[in-house]
Amino acid sequence: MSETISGGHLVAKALKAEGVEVIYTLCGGHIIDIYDGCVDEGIEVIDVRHEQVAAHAADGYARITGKPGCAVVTAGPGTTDAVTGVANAFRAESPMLLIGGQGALSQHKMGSLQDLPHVDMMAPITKFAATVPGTERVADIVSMAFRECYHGAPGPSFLEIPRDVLDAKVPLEKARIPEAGRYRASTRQAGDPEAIERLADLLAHAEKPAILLGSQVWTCRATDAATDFVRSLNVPAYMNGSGRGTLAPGDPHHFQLSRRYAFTEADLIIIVGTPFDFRMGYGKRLSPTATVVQIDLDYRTVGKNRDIDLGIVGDAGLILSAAAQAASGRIGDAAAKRKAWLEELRTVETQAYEKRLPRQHSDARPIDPYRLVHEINEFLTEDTIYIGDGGDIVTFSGQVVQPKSPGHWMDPGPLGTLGVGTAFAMAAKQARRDKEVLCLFGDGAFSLTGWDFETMVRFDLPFIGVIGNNSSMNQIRYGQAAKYGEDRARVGNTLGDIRYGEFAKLLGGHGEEVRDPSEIRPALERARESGKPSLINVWVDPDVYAPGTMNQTMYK
Ligand SMILES: Cc1ncc(C[n+]2csc(CCOP(=O)(O)OP(=O)(O)O)c2C)c(N)n1
Ligand SMILES: [Mg+2]
Repeated sequence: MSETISGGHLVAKALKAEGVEVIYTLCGGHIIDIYDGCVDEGIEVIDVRHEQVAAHAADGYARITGKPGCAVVTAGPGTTDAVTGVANAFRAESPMLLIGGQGALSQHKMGSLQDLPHVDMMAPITKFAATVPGTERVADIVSMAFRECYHGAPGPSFLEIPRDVLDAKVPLEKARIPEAGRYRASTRQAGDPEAIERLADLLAHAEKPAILLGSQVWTCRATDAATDFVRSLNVPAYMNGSGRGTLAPGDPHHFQLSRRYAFTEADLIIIVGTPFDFRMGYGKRLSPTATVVQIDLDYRTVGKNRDIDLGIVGDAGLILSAAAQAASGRIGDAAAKRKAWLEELRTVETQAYEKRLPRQHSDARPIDPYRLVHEINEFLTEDTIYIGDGGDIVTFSGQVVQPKSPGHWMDPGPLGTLGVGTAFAMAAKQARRDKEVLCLFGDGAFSLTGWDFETMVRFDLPFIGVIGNNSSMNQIRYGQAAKYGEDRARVGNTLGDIRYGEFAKLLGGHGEEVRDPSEIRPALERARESGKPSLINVWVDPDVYAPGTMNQTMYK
């Protein structure tokens, strides 16, 4: 008799071939054969408390490791719960595979338990969504889904596996099992050489260039190329999303607070790996006379919402290296001549920094959010991965907190999803046990997915959780106050005064309440020392708002 293998075991083999070391899941009868396969393949199974968290964790795992993440959820509500996580990964260009259960093919459309049209639901928010039609194709289609994750800018794939397909056993020799490293190619594109020549010319002649290093700089692991580029050509660099930390704070080419000034005054603006979306004012805030170059993995992003002078589709690292090399022979003393431009920006930068400093040092009670984010920034080490999950409080942190290393900044991305924090912290610590993980939550954001703090206790995944607690959904409250007046501002945005430090202790972690600014640093240190998942609940002033919140265009 020939050896047989089941669908769940074929899933595990395909995950192993892709290098996936962990799946995030919440159990269901439809998917248990995958767990059994993971036991054989040595893939860790992390079971969470909500499927949204499983999907966000797969997204986070992908961002940290550069490998695709994987979440496995049951049919019906398991899959619908995971939709938000997949959608977030889709907008954030994060490669992950969601596997959902499905009723048996033999009961297709008969009204089986948890039956839904998952593939139709997932199609608009994935790069690939399909049903696995037969057991012998399981590993083959999993590898196909991974291949699709890397087409253009990366993103999520979805597969539903009907229960009878998953549970059935087929002769081993009948199953196609793609071998590690042999079923997909690198999709890195070097960029049109003619366009790179043009970019080199622009760089050789620009007097006031500026570059924005977006999330794809991290996705492409282009830190070294970007660093060489800005140093050799003497170009001031701004960073956003996962691109933050490409240069360390204090680096002479690292700028942050003078971005608007730079983009108004520059004669050459190079946008790398970030779309002209709401975060960029849809491209309208760039000087109308500047030459604008856009580099992106996705051809659909280049030139979208705003005309550009030069677009290059491809890998940020390959393109920046090639452009720097091509420019080096023709730049003459142009790079050195940019000294005054960098000094001009540094002056603007320093002025903006000094203007805010009194708030960052404020001793006020209730605590000024600026003081909290300042203390966090001072506390971060080169090995601390920083995660922001919240509204107004995270908007404060965006101005002040500067990651000290590349790949050490995580935010949801352009979907703006509240509730990513616990999942990202879990995945970051799981993938990089050698790193410290610190997550700043809004109290509203934490309460969406906070039960998964327990998962982190259960799997011994220590992290430092900080809650900026204003007992409100403050970012929304601001908009209501501005639009309808203070007396009508308290509708649908007021939360209880929850002592989240106690919540952490209840679930087996370390917890503290902080009401005095001088207590923030010692509490952070005790959380670090505790070696446990922790929540430092910091009571911040509910009646101050971040400038970023007050400037949000949706309220204007
Ligand atoms: C899943 C989700 N639901 C709702 C929103 C809309 N939203 C944006 S900011 C915000 C308030 C968040 O409150 P909190 O996390 O406490 O931060 P705060 O603004 O109070 O600092 C809300 C509800 C969202 N972005 N994501
Ligand atoms: Mg809040």
